[in-house]
Amino acid sequence: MYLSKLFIPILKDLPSDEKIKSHQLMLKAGMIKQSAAGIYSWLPLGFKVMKKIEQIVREEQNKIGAQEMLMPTIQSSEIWKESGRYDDYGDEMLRIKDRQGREMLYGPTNEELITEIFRSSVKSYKLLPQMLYHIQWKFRDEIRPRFGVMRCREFYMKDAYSFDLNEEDAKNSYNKMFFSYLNTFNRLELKAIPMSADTGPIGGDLSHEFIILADTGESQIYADKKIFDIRLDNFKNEKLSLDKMRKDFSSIYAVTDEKFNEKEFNSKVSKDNQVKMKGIEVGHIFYFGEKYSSKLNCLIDDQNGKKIAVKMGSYGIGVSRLVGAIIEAKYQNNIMKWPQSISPYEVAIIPNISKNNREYLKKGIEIYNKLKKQNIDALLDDVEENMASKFKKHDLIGIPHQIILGAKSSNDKFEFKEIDKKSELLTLDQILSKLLK
Ligand code: P5A
Repeated sequence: MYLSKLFIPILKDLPSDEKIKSHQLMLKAGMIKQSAAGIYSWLPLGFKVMKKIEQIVREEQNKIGAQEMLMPTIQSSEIWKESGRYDDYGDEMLRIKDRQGREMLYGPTNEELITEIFRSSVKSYKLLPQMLYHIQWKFRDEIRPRFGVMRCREFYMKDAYSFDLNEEDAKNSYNKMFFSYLNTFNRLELKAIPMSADTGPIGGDLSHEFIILADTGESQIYADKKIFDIRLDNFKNEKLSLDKMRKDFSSIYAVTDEKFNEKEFNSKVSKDNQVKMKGIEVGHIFYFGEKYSSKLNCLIDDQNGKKIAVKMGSYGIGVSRLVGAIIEAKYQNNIMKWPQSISPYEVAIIPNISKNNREYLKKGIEIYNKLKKQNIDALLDDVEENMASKFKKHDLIGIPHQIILGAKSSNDKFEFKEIDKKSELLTLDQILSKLLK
C-alpha cells in the first residue's frame, strides 16, 4: 500500500480527554472512530490489525477441532425466556421490537441460540463431542462504556461452545480450550495468565479468566508469582496431558477479586511471593454442565437409549478488546509496538523525498514491487514530507521493520531498522531473508 492512498486520518495531537494510552493512540493513529458512546467504526489500519488477531484466534480454534460457523447478531427473545435469562440480563440487553411487535434482542452472548441449534439437530451421543464457534459482534449496554475498545457496548467476540456426553469428557473439552487459549495468547506475544474466576451471568462452577498484566486494567488480581514462571513448552515436551497442564496451573494461587479471600491468600502464598496487580481480561472460559441444556430441553440418547441433557461449556475471547489490550501491554513513549504476528504491515519503506530529488522514491517503488512479489505486505511512504515528521508518524503506526532510503543508503545497500534495535546497512537480499524468516 502507498501511504498517500491509505485512508488513515492521523490526528495532530494526542486526544487528552481519553484516559488510557491505547485509546488515545488508536484515535490518534486513525484506527477507530467513535460513532456513539461505546460504539466504534474500525478504519482500515485498525481493521487490519483486528483481522490479523481474528485469524490467529481462528487458526488456534481450528487446531483443537472446533468448527467455525456464524450465528446472527439479532436473536429472538423466545429462547432467552426459556433459559430464564431474558429477565436476569436486565438493562445490559438491548431489546428491539420488529414491525410485527415481536420481541427481539441484539445478542450479548450465544449460549441459548447455540443450544437451540444443537437440540434441533443432534439426538444421539454418537455425534458427540462437538465444539462450535463463531466470531461475531455482540452488544451489551454497559452503564459506563470506557477506555475505547476495551469496554465497549458493541464489541467483537470469538465465542465457542462445547457439547459432551458426560462431565469427564466436558472437562476434557474445557482443558483443550484452556490449552488453545494459552497458545493463542502466546502467538499474540502476550503473557496471559489463567485465573480462577467467578461465573457471573453465564453461570456454572468452573471458570478461568485469561488476564494480561497492565496498570490500566479493570480486573484486580491476586496471585502467587510462581504462576508467571510456568512455561507452555513444559507441556509440549511431555506426552501432553491436558488435565495435568490445567492442574499445574490451578495448583498455584491466582484469582480475580470476586474470588479473593485474604485469609486464604495469606495462608497459601508466602509474603514474598504475593502479587497484587491490575490486569485486562482478554478471555474467559466456563463449564456450566446442564445449565442451558436442561432448561432448553437439549436432550440426547446415551448409549443405553436414555435421554440425558448434554454437558456444555462456553469460551470467549475479546477480539476487539485485544487490539487495545496489546497496545496497552506493549506501547512505549507514545509508540505503538505491534508484535510481528499482527502488525498492520510487515515493513515500512521510508524514502527521503524532496522536490529536487525523487531518486529515493524511485528506489522505494522498486523495492516495494520486489517485496510484493514475495508476498511481503509493505507500506511505502510516498508522501513528500521531511524525514523527522515521517519517523514520528511511523513510530506512531508501530510497524516493526523499516527500510530507510536516504543519505546512508548506497546503490545496493539500504538502512534496515528493526524496532528497538540499531539500524544496519543491508542488501535487499539480506533484508528479504530477515523479513521472510
Ligand atoms: C463465553 C463465550 C461470555 O460471554 N459466553 C460466550 C461467554 N464470556 S464473557 O466473559 O462475558 O466475555 C468474553 C470476552 O469478551 C470480552 N468482552 C468485552 N470486550 C469489549 N467490551 C466489552 N464490553 C466486553 N465484555 C466482554 C472480554 O475479553 C471477555 O473475556
